[in-house]
Amino acid sequence: MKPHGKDGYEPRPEHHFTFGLWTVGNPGRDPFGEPVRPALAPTAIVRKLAELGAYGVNLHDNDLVPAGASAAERDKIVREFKQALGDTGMKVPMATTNLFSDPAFRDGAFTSRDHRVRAYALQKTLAAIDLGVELGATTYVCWGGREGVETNAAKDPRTALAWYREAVNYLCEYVRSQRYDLRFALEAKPNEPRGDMFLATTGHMLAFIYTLDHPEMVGVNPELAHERMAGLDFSHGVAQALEAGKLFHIDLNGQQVGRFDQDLRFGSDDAKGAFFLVKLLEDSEWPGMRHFDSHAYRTEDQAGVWDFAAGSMRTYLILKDKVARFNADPEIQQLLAEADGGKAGARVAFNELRNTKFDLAALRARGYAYERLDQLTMELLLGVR
Ligand code: GLT
Ligand code: MN
Ligand code: MN
Repeated sequence: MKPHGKDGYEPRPEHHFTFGLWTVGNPGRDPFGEPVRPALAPTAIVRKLAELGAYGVNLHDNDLVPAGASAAERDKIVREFKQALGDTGMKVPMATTNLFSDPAFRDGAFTSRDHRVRAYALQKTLAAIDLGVELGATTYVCWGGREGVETNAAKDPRTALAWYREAVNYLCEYVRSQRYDLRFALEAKPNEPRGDMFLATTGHMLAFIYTLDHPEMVGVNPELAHERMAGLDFSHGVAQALEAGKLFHIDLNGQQVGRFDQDLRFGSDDAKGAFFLVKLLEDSEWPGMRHFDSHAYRTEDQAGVWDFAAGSMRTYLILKDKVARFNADPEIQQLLAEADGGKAGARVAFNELRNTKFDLAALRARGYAYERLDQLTMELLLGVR
């Protein structure tokens, strides 16, 4: 990608763009091939992302502190990491636990059939919460990477949900007992790495939250790719979360329907879907982090990874500009107003509604001009409007 001139799409910290250490640090391993890029030091990631205009980085416990590190090693790593944060002004707004890599979690973490694994998963999460809070995180993501089954012979899903609930309740209780300023964001995924995962979509998660002891502490972290894997319209799930005041975090990326978990660069595969998502976030003035949970193509070297990171933020800002144009476009706004059929009145009384005469012939015959509306939207997106 050629160096970006000053064209108004330069990311700055106030845009609240964040990346996971595991995203730009992804070495390009896949189920069929070895890593193609060397591991990057977390401090190097922080410095480079700061240079590119990001607000912060997010992490799993083991993205920063390798599993099995001694207490002294942990402290040294954390000290150096904090130094890099201090030097650059970068923040850690979100933290999470790796509850999927360790073979111990092969049957799940909070929903493993083995109660000892469930207890170990909680122990690991408490330590990871402490680490996140120490680094300044106020959002804690729970992605149940191994919470699922290949065969329903393994467990009654109702029992698994009860274990899941018990775990989240326990974590909420811990945060309260420590008086941490921390909220949980549950992240759904329909499948991969498990055959089927529990609480498969953002909608499932939302319903689950209201069964918890402290629903006010728990929201969702919808991921674009995860809803797309299920063939769903991502912006609808996000809208439901926004309306419920439950959009605590968001994972932006790209994904083609019906494929493996691709985690593509935001906006790279479905610019129109990305546009309507940005429209939703910007129109609602959602104040949260624009987190990119994606990684560069396996074809890339290190330079390609930074092109990927810069491109993710740049695409968001371009789409944000397109949203402003859409909202200010007189022809588009006129079409929308006409589709309303004039101004709606206040809510009518039952009797008034009972006695209202509708011109059904007209209502049956009318068109909505959505072809024209969509064409104008496309022309705007394609840059000729
Ligand atoms: C993993 C997963 C993501 C989750 C991350 C947080 S880890 O990369 O694919 O969707 O958000 O646990
Ligand atoms: Mn994610
Ligand atoms: Mn993903």
